[in-house]
Formats: sequence, structure tokens, C-alpha cells
Amino acid sequence: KAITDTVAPRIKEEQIVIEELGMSDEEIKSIQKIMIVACGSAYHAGVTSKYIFEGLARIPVEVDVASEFRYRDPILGDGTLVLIISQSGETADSLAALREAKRKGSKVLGIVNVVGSSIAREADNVMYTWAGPEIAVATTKAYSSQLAALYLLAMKFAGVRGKITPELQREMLSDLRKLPKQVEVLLKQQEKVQKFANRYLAAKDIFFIGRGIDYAISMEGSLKLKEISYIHSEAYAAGELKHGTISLIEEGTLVAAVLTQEDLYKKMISNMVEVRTRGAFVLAITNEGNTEVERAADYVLYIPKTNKYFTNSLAIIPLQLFGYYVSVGRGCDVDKPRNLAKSVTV
Ligand code: F1P
Repeated sequence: KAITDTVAPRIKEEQIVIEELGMSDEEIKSIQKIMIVACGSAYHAGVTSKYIFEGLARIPVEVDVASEFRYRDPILGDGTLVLIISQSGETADSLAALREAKRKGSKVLGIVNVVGSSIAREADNVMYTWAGPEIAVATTKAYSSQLAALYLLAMKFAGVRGKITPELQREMLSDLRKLPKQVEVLLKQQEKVQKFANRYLAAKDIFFIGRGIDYAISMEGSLKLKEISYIHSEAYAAGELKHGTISLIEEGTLVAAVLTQEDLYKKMISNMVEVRTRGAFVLAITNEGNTEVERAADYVLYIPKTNKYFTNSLAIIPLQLFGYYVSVGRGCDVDKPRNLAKSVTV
């Protein structure tokens, strides 16, 4: 529902219409750089969109966590569009980044869930993610709607800048509209994921690996698990494994490998083999039809086919379910994890 509510009002007669963007086509064409700043899950949505803005719209992108942004004295100006992504719209570091960007003369677009929040009020323009109220501390549906808003924005920019054909745009819009139904199908895997999760209630460390967008998905999967189950977990760019992480793998360590990008299957499979030969138990999250993966995985969860840029919206569901059931199985308070606040305002 969150995805539909974000997407549906912004598609008119097969065109993407983002009225609140407040930018003419000429302004969109003159963007030289996009700077994305956010915290937590919103940051991971931003990292995902980096691949889409660059791959599809061919606009250079930087992404930074808001808590670090000010320390680099960021180089901004009127050619840079700054995106501040925040569910609550009240996160102190994101708000500080917004003010710095405005001070330095950049246009700021807020991607915000809570209507009338500080970030929504202070941004030059706001694109609301109509996810509805978030009850649990760890964000899930707002994350899905942030991704949907970013897909629309990247496609819009790609269209205006002539980087996407009308046929491809139509095809992508059709894939975008299918996501909510596909998420429903994935949610039906609850029991299967719960059974699997129950094996890891006493795990010491759990690792997530991926390349490209799959690395961004891994980061969010790892965050969900650790914030609600208190099990140590890290996400690694799979190519970085050999530079240290591999020494942490022990007999039975769970490694969740995300492979949704077809051109990266081979490289990912070789990383899976590397950790498996060192004793890891490998869970693969991949596209339906990728049976090749079965030779390198101990357990596979499949996601339905979608556009290569939209896979995060689907692959994150089994990972969220996994974190949820590990947390439930360990008797944790899933909705109110210890030490975490819904919005970090100081
Ligand atoms: C950012 C965030 C959330 C996380 C937790 C703490 O908040 O890191 O992603 O789930 O609630 O805050 P926001 O800026 O998106 O409101």
C-alpha cells in the first residue's frame, strides 16, 4: 500500500508527473550533481538510488550519512541538487545538513514521510512518501516508499535528460506498478523464513554480501537484523571479502548473499564459494530462474522478476522477515528495540 500510495498519484497518462518538484525541464537538465544525505535506513535508500541516478539518468551522485556531512565542508553550489531523505523529517543531523546545503546555495528537495515536519518545512520542495504513520521504531514501509519515490525521481530525470526511451519508461512503469502484488507474494513466505530464522537464534555474527545495488540491499538487511535482534551483523561489498572479512568466517557462520543483478551472478557465486569453503552456511537471495546459484548456496530464497533497478523493493522483504523472526524467536521487543529512538532529534 505504501508503494502504491507513493507511486499512483504521480503517474498521469503513462507520464511521471511530480508537481511538487518545482523544477522546470531546463532546471532538471542543468543538474550537475546530486548530493544525497540521510541517516539509517533512509541513507540505505539513498545508496540504492545512487546506482539508478547514475545508471539510468547519468547524473553524478554522492551519498553521505548526515552525521558526517558537515565535517567535510561539502562542496555545494547551484549546480548541485541536494536530496534529504527522512521518514520522520525531524532527524537532527539531516536537518543540519539541509541548512548547510541551503546556506551554500544548493536547491534542497526533501523526501519525507511526516507531513509538516521540520525537514518538510525547511526544504525548498518536498516529495512526500505516503507511507502512513510508522509505529515500529525500525522502519520498513517508509523505506519501501522512499525507494519508490527515488525510482520515480530517477526515471523522471532520465526522461527529461533524454536518457531513457519512451518504450523503456513504459516498461519500467509497468514493473513499478507490479511491485505491491509481488511484495504480497513474498510476504506469504513467512513460515518458510521463520523456520530458517529459528536456526539462528543463538548466532554470534551474521554477514550480508552483495555487489552494486545488492550491496545496498545487504546494508539494509544487516541493519534490520542487528537493530531488532541485537545479533552482531555486518554488510560487506562482496569484492572486499578478501581484504579482511573472510578471516571472520567460522564453521557454520551464516552469510546471506544477495544476487539480483544478472551481470554480477558469476562474481557473486565465486564469493559464495570462497566463504563456503571456509565453513560458512550460505543463504542466497536471488531472482526466480537463477538456478545456477544452487550449486554455491545451502539455502535459496527467490524473488519475482522485476526491472534490475527495482530489485531492492523485493529482496528486502525476506531479509526484513528474517530479522523479524530472529528477533521474535529471541524474545526481543520487535517494535521497540532497546536504546533506539524513532527519531533522533539531538
Ligand atoms: C533515520 C533512522 C531510521 C531508523 C531509526 C532511527 O530516521 O536512522 O532509519 O529506523 O528509527 O532513525 P529518519 O530520518 O528516516 O526519520
